[in-house]
Amino acid sequence: MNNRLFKTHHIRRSVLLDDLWEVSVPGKWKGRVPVPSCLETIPALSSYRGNAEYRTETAFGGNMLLTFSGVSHTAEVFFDGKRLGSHYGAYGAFSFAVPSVADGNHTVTVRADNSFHEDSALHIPNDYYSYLGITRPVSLELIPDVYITYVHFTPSRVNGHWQAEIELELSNIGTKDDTVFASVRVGDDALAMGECRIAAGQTRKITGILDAPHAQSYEKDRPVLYCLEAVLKKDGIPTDDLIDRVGFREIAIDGGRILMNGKPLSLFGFNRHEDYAEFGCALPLQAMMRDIELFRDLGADCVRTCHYPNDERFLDLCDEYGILVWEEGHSRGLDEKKMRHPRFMEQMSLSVSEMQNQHFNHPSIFVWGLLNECATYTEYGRGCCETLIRQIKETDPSRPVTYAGCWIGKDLCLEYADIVSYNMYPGWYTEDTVKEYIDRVCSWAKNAGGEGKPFIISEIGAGAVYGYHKETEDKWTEEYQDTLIREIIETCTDDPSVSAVFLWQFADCRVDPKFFAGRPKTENNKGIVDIYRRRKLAYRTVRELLKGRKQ
Ligand code: ADA
Repeated sequence: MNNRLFKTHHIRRSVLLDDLWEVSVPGKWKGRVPVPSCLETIPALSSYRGNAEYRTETAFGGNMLLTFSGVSHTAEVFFDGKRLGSHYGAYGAFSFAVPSVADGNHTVTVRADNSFHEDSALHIPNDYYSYLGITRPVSLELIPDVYITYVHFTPSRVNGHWQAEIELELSNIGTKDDTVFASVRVGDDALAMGECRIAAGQTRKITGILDAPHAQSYEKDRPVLYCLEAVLKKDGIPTDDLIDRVGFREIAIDGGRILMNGKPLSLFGFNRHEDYAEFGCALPLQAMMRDIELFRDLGADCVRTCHYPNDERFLDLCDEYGILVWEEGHSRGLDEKKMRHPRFMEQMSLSVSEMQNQHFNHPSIFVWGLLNECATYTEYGRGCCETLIRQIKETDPSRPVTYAGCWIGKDLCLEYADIVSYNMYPGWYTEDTVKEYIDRVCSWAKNAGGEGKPFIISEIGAGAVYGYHKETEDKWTEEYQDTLIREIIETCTDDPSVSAVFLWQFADCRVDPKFFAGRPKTENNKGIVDIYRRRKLAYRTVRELLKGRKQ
């Protein structure tokens, strides 16, 4: 087990706390569970909403960096009984740096909570499920006083060869000011970032430009990846390192198209929730791998991480296979009242900042998304959208930003987005043909701030209950879904004005019973495979049509 698909350190000592942790849910259940996992896998807790206390012991000493890749959805963390802090949101990583821990046995305690408590603006009863538990890996690292907190890599092509802007953040958790020498290597190209003095208790950013004349481009059908190795030395001796994987590619927008390395993208893939029958949102690597292999079998080349940032191991797989990613900050279907929740802007801003800062280097991510079907049609919603998009662009000007809207005739925010993205359900929630609907959206968007911008169909699809067949081919039969998906693919893949289509959705997912009692089986059944990845009729059609498509 690992929290990434490659080694992130050669110098820094790092272990995963992936043994069985003790868990107690007073009055309901007590025992040991693997980390990561969802507590809903335990029969007594299959629909439980509330608190659980996790506890583990570990032996070490020194400066500690304790990182949780994801706790669903509110966490309070204690170390040897002392409170380290708390975190909101299931889909972002968070860390605690504790200096000079004495040698010996230590206890880590986590109180996880998935109740829809009054401070929760984003996790609400919804068309997916907010699970409970430590659902992504936990790592414990021994760090020197001055250590690397992150490295960001932004490639660009200058005079026919690749360069990259490198930003390194260093922190000093010691009690004395200190000086280190920083350097970065990517494949055969290296950059000495020089000496850097950091005051005790401070954090500092340093930047530099790496020339990479040896680098090959990262392309969808030839996804060349490099290890980026950032190293700190003191008196010539390596003291800390951080390794990430990067690719050299540029995303640009021109003439109404999204260009990757100068070539227009024409993508076809899926919306995918992190949800898999018995595993809930804590998919083991082999289940993620299976999804990727199903994508490849289908001929899909893009995925939208609806409606929240994903486990980084899934993004690592997308990097490896050249599956391009729309990654999305956490939010779905919030009307103005919900957006006026006193914590909404703070929690939303945290979600997008964690997403960008933690997933900055993934070459497969080609667009940042946010605010799926939120109140972008009101003045208040417009203010929120503008502020958040500005924040995203300040953090990363190298990728476009978009949001999935659905408010034809009244949306007010197209002007802030680089790409017009629209969720549409012709043949399911409305009676139009796919072609009619696309034309309607495009001619409206042109005069609503979308003129000249690329167009993405961020959702389109139909429901089908696995195994339900009927000669009348009514809604909810596999036949109905199959016929509509054929129409979607035949219409959209021939349309040069559509830069990407994300079918809704890849696999069925569990929904909260409070969200919408009318969802059969308390699932969103629009997957082309069910929640166990059993194929519906449409699977074969998608594979047949996508394999034959010209790209
Ligand atoms: C929306 C929404 C999805 C899902 C879908 C549906 O457009 O963005 O999360 O709820 O509709 O199945 O109706």
